[in-house]
Amino acid sequence: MEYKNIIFAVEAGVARLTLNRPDKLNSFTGEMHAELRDALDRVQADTSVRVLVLTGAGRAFCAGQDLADPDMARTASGGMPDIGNVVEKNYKPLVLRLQNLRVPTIAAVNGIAAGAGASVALACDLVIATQSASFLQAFSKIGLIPDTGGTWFLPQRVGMARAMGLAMLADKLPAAKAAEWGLIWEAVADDAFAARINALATQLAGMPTKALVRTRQAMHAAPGHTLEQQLSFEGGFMRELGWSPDYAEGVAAFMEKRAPEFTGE
Ligand code: T3D
Repeated sequence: MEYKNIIFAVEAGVARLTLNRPDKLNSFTGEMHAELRDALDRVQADTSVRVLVLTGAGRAFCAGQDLADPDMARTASGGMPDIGNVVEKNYKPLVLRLQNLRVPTIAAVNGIAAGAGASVALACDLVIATQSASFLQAFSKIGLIPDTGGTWFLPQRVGMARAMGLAMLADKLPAAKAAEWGLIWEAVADDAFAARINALATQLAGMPTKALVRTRQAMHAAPGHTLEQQLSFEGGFMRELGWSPDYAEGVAAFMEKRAPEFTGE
């Protein structure tokens, strides 16, 4: 598939996916969603990939849904938009692809992340933003709710009081405060951002991939489990990982007092 709205490249185990409609602050269109599905399926199929970096071109990360997109999914009965279709067709598959990806994910938030753009960042495992970036739950300004997993990710990351304030008042949350509140992992000086993202991607690409992904799955499963269920759930993953080559390598490297060489297996 030829990409017109994203840039996708794989190098040294790092897949970089750049939302590339800078004039429209990288807002999502139906066409962009189709390209994202294709690129994420390539990441899933390419065993050389050990980490995904998702970022935006230009001054924004992503301004959410392109409100002017004439995508067929948005038109429906009686001339009224059927936004539920857009969620089912585009946003739900995007979040599920990110959550089910077989490699860890980094949202490199280079500028404002608004609406579904903010939710997609939060669907990644680590969110790193420039100091000048901000997060905006833009939905209430246009009569919608935080979708794309927003109502799931926000309270889990910052608690109900802050999630409710962010969602209802739709004030911009600067990156530094987002880090202070635990919405994101780190806010980085703008001029140090590219180097920080590269270092982090290289670090994750050299780690035991399966353990990182099972960590994501266990963390997200926990709210739906009792403690007893979660202990068993963890036990299942521990059993599986205990049979993995990367576990054998990690223990061998520790015993031999050397750096491990993980393969992601
Ligand atoms: O189908 C559905 O609707 C369902 C899906 C819903 C999920 C959602 O994401 S709902 C939320 C949608 N997003 C928004 O409501 C955010 C709208 N954008 C803004 O509020 C502002 O653009 C920002 C706060 C993000 C940035 O403000 P600023 O002043 O830095 O930039 P700007 O001048 O507003 O935008 C620059 C250009 O990008 C401008 O185009 P122009 O006039 O230069 O040709 C603007 O129209 C365009 N743009 C920004 N966001 C969007 C957009 N165009 C279409 N859709 C956008 N979301």
